[in-house]
Amino acid sequence: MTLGIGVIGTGAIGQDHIRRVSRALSGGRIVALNDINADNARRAAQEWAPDAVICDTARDLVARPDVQAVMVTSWGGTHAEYVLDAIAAGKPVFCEKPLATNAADCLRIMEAEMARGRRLVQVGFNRRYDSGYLDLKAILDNGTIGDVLMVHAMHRNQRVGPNYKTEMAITDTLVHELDVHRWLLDGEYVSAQVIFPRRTSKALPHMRDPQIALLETKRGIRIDVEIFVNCQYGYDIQCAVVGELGQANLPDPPAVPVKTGETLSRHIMKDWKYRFIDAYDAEIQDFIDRASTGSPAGPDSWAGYAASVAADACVRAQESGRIEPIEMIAKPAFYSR
Ligand code: NAI
Ligand code: ISE
Repeated sequence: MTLGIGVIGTGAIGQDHIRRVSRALSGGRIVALNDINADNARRAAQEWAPDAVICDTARDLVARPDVQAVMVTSWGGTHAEYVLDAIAAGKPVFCEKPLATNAADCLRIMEAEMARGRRLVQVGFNRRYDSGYLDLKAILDNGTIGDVLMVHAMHRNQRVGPNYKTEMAITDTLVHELDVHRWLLDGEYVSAQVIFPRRTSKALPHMRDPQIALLETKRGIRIDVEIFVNCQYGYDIQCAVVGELGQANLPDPPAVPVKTGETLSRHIMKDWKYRFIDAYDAEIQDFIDRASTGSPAGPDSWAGYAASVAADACVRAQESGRIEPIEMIAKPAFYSR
């Protein structure tokens, strides 16, 4: 069976996922597109999915009988509404991160999904499909470095545009880290603090950049994450986990070391699109495979909720300058199955 997929939001990552479904993966076909900027949808169709219908509204797209699964790749603040529409229609939905820009909306999504009685949502926490992170998790799980004490992480983007606000360093960027560290360590957070080092002159005037988030888990593990979204030189994701017996690092993506003119150099990637290309392929293929035969199995609404609760605390911490508590509801049995 080929899964008919409708995509809401045909910007950077929407187009990239449309391309991978149409050209790189198997079992899925893009049948419908929607974007508040209809030109974007038309361009995406022209390039990657010429047979796809352009829908006037996202609701029309979700209601189409040939749309068997939905992908939400619009701006973060619009995700909750569209995910709820897909759940109401009983259709599996892949939602790019964040699941919602606040925990209250994630709760509404979980309640709607539980009321339908089956898992329908997969959140785009692509790092859980990245071979480097999977290898790192295997090392932590098999005890090679002993009990974990600390994590030092770094999330750098080359630059961000005028629509990117200081708060998005948390809701749009740190949210990857908030998910991946609780997954890596298999533990929940209890508090967060955000501090601002000296501001880079390379950021647009409305933005405070860089920032450092300091997280603590229930077991007392301390995680520091530098978020620097105008670092200029490229896309750079680092993670070093320190245990009682040693340290394990996230590997850099392979790049040929080049020696010329008494210099040794290696290319650094420009952005997320190439850095995590294999992980995006794997997560979307997983969504297609599972949605075709039943329910998605990748990162669930609970993961989306947990990351959003922590993100809410970090946003509060940005404003207060204090250590803010992170408190989650008890995990519903539905998400422990
Ligand atoms: P973008 O700005 O390039 O594209 C967003 C598209 O959504 C635009 O075409 C815009 O017109 C459309 N849109 C906005 N509001 C809409 C609405 N109400 N209904 C329909 N369409 C609407 O943004 P980008 O970079 O593609 O990001 C989209 C989402 O994907 C964000 O949530 C972002 O956090 C996530 N993302 C995830 C990445 C990852 O590594 N997993 C990488 C990049 C983005
Ligand atoms: C973007 O939305 C992503 O998800 C990228 O992976 C991240 O590096 C970037 O900071 C976000 O804006």
